[in-house]
Amino acid sequence: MKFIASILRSLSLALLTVVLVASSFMLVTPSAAAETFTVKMGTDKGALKYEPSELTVKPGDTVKWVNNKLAPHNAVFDDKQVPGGDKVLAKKLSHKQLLFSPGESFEVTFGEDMPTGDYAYYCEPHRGAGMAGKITVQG
Ligand SMILES: [Cu+2]
Repeated sequence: MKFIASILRSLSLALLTVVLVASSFMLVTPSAAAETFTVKMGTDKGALKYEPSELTVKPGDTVKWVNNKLAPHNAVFDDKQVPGGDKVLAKKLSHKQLLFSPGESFEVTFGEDMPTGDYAYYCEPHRGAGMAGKITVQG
């Protein structure tokens, strides 16, 4: 009987291990599928634009803004042009601090808890020059 009990115990341990490993894969999969997109600030050709200026992402994806040319730049979300006119959300997404050095970057994750829709942003120093972009979060 002791022998059978020990076999049963090791079998249940093995089964538990399989279940744990399988469930950790299930937990990891959604974030592993999340992507990071890069937006250049200032085009390679030296225009005061974001490149690409319009980008479609999925909930959970991250956008990385990288300083390219004609610094300084930043990215400020317009609270009138985010879903629901959510000021708190617009502020949370905004990166007001100016980036001066080429290659400097910041990242923003569009969390699964955020509403889908268009998020418009602009560069404070170059807003007058039309340096603006849009992230569309599509569920
Ligand atoms: Cu700029």
